[in-house]
Amino acid sequence: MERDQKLTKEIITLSNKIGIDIIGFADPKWYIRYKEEHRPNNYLKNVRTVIIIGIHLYDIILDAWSLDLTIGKSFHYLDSILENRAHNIKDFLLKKGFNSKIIPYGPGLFLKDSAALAGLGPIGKNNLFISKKFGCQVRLRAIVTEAPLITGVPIENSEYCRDCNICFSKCPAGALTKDGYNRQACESYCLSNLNKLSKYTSIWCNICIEACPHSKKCDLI
Ligand code: B12
Repeated sequence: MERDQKLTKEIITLSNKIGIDIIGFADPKWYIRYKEEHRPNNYLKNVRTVIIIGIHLYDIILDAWSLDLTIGKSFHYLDSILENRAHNIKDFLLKKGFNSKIIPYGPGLFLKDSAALAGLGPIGKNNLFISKKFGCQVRLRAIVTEAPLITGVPIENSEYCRDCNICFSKCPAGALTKDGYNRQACESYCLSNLNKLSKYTSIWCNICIEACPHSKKCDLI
């Protein structure tokens, strides 16, 4: 089946209308590098496209995690908004005759890798996806669909970082170095330095996002 340019344009138009700030499309064939549980066909048998959506994290309050005692689970404010927008896309595609599935947060697909695979931007030295318009100040979500949409070209290297190493010196956990990202150092620093807003709500460390000069350009948008 050929990829459908008209439908791709319609989805982009819809996404603009409903307040999605970035959208891209990745070919499921690129996910062969991951384990089964992180591949699109693990979620939808006849998957043709991975749709990756992002919303600008324009205010830190959107990055708050809150514990819902009624269900014993925590949720993230911007992720809830993203999930809602993802349902709009899913419904639209269903009316066009294509099944889709909104990917759960975990194990799920790797979101920043998906954004790079969709050609939306690179992954920087800070180990985050860097979008052209909003830098790293975006949260992401993925939808898999049977719709054959026009896919982007994967971006392997960051044109933004070059000789810049600001994130290395700013990371309070020392988790970012020229040798790569130290997940354990990052996670243990984040957990022991949660910014508690209330008994139930906290914000995680965001310094690698805020320190990135490319994100800084977007502060006033
Ligand atoms: C587990 C997790 C964590 C863990 C571990 C992080 C980790 N990277 O291992 C902890 C709790 C520590 C954490 C911390 C943070 N997280 Co986090 N986290 C995730 C989660 C659920 C999975 C990440 C993962 O395992 N990725 C896969 C592995 C393979 O990637 P990796 O090893 O980190 O990076 C490799 C690849 O990216 C690859 N690579 C490099 N270039 C390219 C290019 C291409 C084309 C490809 C395919 C691959 C590739 O090389 C990297 C090094 O090996 C994602 C959501 C999701 N479902 O994806 C959010 C996610 C990555 N986190 C996010 C954020 C914002 C954060 C924090 C800033 C905290 C916060 N305020 O929320 C910090 C930042 C840490 C950092 N600088 O990386 C955002 C990132 C948004 C963005 N702009 O990129 C995500 C996407 C959540 C979201 N909904 O948007 N996180």
